[in-house]
Amino acid sequence: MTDGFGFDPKTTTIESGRTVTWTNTSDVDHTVTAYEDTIPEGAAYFASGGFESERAGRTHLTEGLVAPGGEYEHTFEESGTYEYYCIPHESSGMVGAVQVE
Ligand SMILES: [Cu+2]
Repeated sequence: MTDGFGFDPKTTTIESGRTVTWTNTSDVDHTVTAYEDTIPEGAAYFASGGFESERAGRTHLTEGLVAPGGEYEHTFEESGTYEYYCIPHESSGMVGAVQVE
């Protein structure tokens, strides 16, 4: 690892219909960006900034950044595993997953 960034917990399990809130407790900006091709069939795409596709999130990176102290939340309806990452720090291993039961 080149830095100490990461999602904590890296993986979490929730019941469908629950909302997950990510809080940026670091001192730099991050994103919460779903891997579009790994989310469950029929599930809504999610990304900080409210983007409807991963491509849009990457294209408009600055609009999707969550500042230090900021929050992003998403409600998960469909069961399955949702993998996501932070665009600026993906290469440093800043990835996570939400398992919805
Ligand atoms: Cu990050």
